[in-house]
Amino acid sequence: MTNSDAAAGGVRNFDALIVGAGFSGIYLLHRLRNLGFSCLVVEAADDIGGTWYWNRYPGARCDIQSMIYSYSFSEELEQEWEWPSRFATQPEILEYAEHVVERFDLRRDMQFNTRVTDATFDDAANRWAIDTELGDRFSVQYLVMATGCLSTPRRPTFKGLDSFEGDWYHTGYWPHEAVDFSGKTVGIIGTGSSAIQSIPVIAAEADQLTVFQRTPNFSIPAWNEPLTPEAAQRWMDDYPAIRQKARESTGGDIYFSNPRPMAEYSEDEARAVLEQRWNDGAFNYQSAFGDMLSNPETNRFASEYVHEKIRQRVDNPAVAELLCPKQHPVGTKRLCVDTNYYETYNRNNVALVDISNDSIDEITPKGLRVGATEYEFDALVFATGFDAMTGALTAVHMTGRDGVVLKEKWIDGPRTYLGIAVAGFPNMFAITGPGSPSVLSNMLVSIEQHVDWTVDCIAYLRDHGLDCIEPTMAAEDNWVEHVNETADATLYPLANSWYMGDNIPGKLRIFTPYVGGVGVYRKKCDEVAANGYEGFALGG
Ligand code: NA7
Repeated sequence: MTNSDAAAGGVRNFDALIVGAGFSGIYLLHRLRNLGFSCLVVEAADDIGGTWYWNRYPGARCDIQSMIYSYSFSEELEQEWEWPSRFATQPEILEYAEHVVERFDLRRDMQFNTRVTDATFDDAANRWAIDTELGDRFSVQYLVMATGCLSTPRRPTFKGLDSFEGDWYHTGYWPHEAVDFSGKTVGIIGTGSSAIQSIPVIAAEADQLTVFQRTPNFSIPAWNEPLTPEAAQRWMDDYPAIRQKARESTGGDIYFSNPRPMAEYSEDEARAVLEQRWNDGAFNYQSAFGDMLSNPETNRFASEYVHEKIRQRVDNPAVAELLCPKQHPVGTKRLCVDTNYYETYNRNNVALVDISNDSIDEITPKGLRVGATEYEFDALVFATGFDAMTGALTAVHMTGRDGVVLKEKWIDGPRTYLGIAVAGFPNMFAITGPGSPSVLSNMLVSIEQHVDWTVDCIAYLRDHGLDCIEPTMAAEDNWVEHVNETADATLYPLANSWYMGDNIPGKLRIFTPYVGGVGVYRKKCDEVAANGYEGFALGG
């Protein structure tokens, strides 16, 4: 059926509708189709890739090592694919996703340029009725939201934006055509991960770059380098053990998570541990000590160690001081991983403007104004982040049992059972949803675990002649309490972060992901399934 048939009122039936053609949607389709379920992936963009389709900003790169930021479900795939460097660039990751889609012939069950607007559960039929922006209508038994955690960019709402005479961009929906900043004066707003990756690249191209920083962030060097065939081979030879280690770990990675608290080390030893972690780079730093994210003293020591590194790297002491994050413990806002970020401030075409005590009052035709100072730019880059974790789920007007709307149910914060299912919303699964490890982990590990669990669950229902599954309210309440208690035992709530929903005006302050670790979480999910889907009501 074509879109015009659909507009004429036709309804298409599937066992499952998968919303999103990122890494979750791709793997879901592969698994569900192999088990004989009829399914369709619908995707708002005009091609696959999800987060990696949209985030094309200069310098966009994964901060998890490519050899492990990849699917593990196919041995042939993981043995054949060649990653050119330790940390893959956005185009390389997209190329990999395209290869997977072609290799497993998935494109024929994908429909692009299709944004789901409404989803309504029909109690009598135990099915979801789905509507899209262009008028498609679907009736499906299972609705799987593979909509991503960082997929709803915060559109800039600055006063006067429409009056700006130059070009402006948001890192989260960067244009497909090349953007050339050469000869231009550019202003960038934000110093999160996206900005920290793009600033060195834009600075190398633009005439002049001015960075507007509200809160400095901790960034650890990536020490990115080409992946030699010998190094890649060592990974491949050991893949089964490496993947297993990642699945059982805290963060879905293979870094050594040191269980020992800092107090067990002398000061010199502790510095040596941090130096080693700094030299290994990336997220290694976060797991230097067992109490890094729970003991303020340990965290302060590790934070000040990063300050020292910043002061060594940045020539101008006043600029270095502004770049030292002192407002939050290291690791409590997502750690950034960079290539030459701090060194970029030593260039004579880069300026840092501290707006921690001011705000951008308005965008003007020629640039922007902070208090009485006006800055002129040819182009503006907004690296202002996302409505993380819940944004893409609540963007769909989703109505469950008894007319309850998801966005309204979550008015006091997201409530899920295991981060995957919601009471009152039967037969709906959220891949890496709020209340699961998701953004605190290597997403590929969490995605594979959630997809496998969901698909196994759907197959279980079919094999047992059941057609409906829904968490009980009690199971959901207990899980939410557990997620909150676990977070409250850490330093995470001390930071104003998108983990806490702080970046979205009006969003309730609550720690959204599950901090218990992917290994612990996987065991819990497996137990639930082994006990006949404990905490769920099954029907049919
Ligand atoms: P982030 O990490 O949310 O960073 C957004 C940045 O934009 C951050 O520095 C914000 O400052 C800043 N911001 C947001 N609104 C404003 C206004 N109004 N004025 C000035 N500055 C502002 O988003 P990213 O895209 O960098 O990274 C998101 C994740 O994607 C990342 O963690 C990786 O997992 C991949 P603030 O800190 O709020 O003071």
